[in-house]
Amino acid sequence: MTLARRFDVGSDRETTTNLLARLLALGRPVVMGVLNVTPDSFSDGGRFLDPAAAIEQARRMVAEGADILDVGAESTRPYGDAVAVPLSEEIRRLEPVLPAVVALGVPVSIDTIKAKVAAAALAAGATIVNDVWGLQRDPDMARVVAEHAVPVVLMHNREAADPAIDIMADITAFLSRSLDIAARAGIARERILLDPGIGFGKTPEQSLTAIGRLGELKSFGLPLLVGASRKRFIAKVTPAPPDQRLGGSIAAHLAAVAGGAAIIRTHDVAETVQALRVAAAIRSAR
Ligand code: HH2
Repeated sequence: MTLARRFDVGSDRETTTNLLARLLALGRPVVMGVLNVTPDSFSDGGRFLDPAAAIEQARRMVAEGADILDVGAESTRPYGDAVAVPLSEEIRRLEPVLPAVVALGVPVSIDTIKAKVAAAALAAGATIVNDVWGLQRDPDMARVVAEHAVPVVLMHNREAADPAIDIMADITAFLSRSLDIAARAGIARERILLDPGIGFGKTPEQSLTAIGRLGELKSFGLPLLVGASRKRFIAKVTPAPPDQRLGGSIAAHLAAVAGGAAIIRTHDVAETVQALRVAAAIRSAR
C-alpha cells in the first residue's frame, strides 16, 4: 500500500506481544489520548485537521502523560450526522500525521472501522487497532488484526439506541460475538481489550448504566477500556456543550476505574492524569 511504503517505520519498535502486558503492568490506569484528524468530530472537529496542529496536539498529550495516542481520521459521531469518509480520504488525512506521531515514542492506536486503513496505519508504525464495531463491520478486519498480531479494542455498538432493551445484556451478547469472530480469525486472547462503547447506540441513561455496571464485564476476564470523554450523556445530567464537560468526564472516568477499567480514553490528558493520580493516592492513603 502506497501509504505504508511512504511511512518510515522504526526498527526498534517494542514488540506488540509485550505492549499490552507492559501497559497493564504499570499498576495504575492507562491513559489513552484522543487525536481526531477530522473536520467533524463531535467535540473537537476541525481543530486538528491541519497536520501541524495535530502533531502539536499529540506532542502536548505525551508531555501531559498520555500512555497511548488514539488517532482517528473518520468521526464516529454516534449521534447520527457523521459524514462517511471514503478510504482514500481517511488515508490522506493520516498520511502527514502518523509518522510524526509514531516518532513521539508512545504506542499509537488506529481508530478505524476499515481493515485497509488499519493495515496501512499498522505498516506505518501504529501498534493497536481500535474498532468501534468490534470486528463486526469490515469482514476483513479480524484477519488484518490476526496477521499483524497486535492488540485490538473491541467496542460495543448499535445502529440505534433502544430504551427498552437491557443494555448490559446487549453489550455482553455483542462482545461475545466479537470474541467469537476474533477466535475464529486466530487473534490471541491476550491481545484483546473490551469497551462498552459509551454513547454508541445507547440512550444517555444506558451510558450511565454501562459505566455504573462496568464491573459486570469483568466476567470476560479481559482488560476494559472506557471512553466517556465529553460525551452527550454528561449533558443529559447537567447541560453543557462538549467543550465544557470536563468535570463530568472526570467523574465518569473515576467511576469507570472504580468499576475495573484499565484504560481511559480522553481528550483532556493533563486533567485526567491529575484526577487519576489523586484518586489513587487517596486509595493508598486509607
Ligand atoms: N469514542 C469515540 C471514538 N472512538 N473508541 C473507543 N474504543 N471507545 C470510545 O468510547 C470511542 C472510540 C468518540 O469520540 P471522539 O473520537 O472524540 O469523536 P468522533 O468519533 O466524533 O471523532
